[in-house]
Amino acid sequence: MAATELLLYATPISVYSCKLRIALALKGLEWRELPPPGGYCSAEYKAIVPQGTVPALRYGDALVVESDTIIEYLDDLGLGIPLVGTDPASRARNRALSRLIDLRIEPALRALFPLVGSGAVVPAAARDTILRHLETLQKLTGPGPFLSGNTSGLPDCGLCAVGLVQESLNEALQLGLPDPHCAQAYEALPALAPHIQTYRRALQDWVRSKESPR
Ligand SMILES: N[C@@H](CCC(=O)N[C@@H](CS)C(=O)NCC(=O)O)C(=O)O
Repeated sequence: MAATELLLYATPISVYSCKLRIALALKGLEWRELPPPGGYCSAEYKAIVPQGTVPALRYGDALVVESDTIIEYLDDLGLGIPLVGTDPASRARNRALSRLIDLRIEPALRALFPLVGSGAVVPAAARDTILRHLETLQKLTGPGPFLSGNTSGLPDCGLCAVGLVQESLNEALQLGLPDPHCAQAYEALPALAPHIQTYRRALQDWVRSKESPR
């Protein structure tokens, strides 16, 4: 990394923080990571990042929030391997896929978080919603092995992270949802493997903390 370092505010359990780590690793960049001082949403953190959300990235004087915006910003700077796409059509496609994951699939999975450890039955409608969005994603994607095609790109960052959330909810709530396609392709990338393992462990710890609260 050049003289100016990339500083990532992130937490171990945040899915969008995982997405950013995946993006930085795919780009082949190095970064330093800090937890949000005082926790996300704290007054202390909001003095640095007014939105109070993670991830946030500092690069020199610039502070950027929103995972897709951060990835596009790094592409715009020419830092690391580009992820958004090389031509207008692939850029538009990758952005649309990324929004489907962030705005549809991830919230539908997140809605099930309160059920973990509660003993409650997952409503069929909630499971069907997730399944419908996954089917839409499948219809919109080509032969792969990645969402972006032969090489991984913007939407793969989100799907890799969200796929791990799905995997852990599948286990905790016996959802019986199919693994997101591309999951094996992500695991096979040496740059991603340690981040996948670390996030998987963080999710397992979180599930355990809900199942047997102290
Ligand atoms: N759309 C944002 C979502 C970021 C987000 O919601 N992060 C969560 C943690 S996974 C957070 O900071 N939540 C605190 C809040 O929303 O106030 C992105 O893509 O970065």
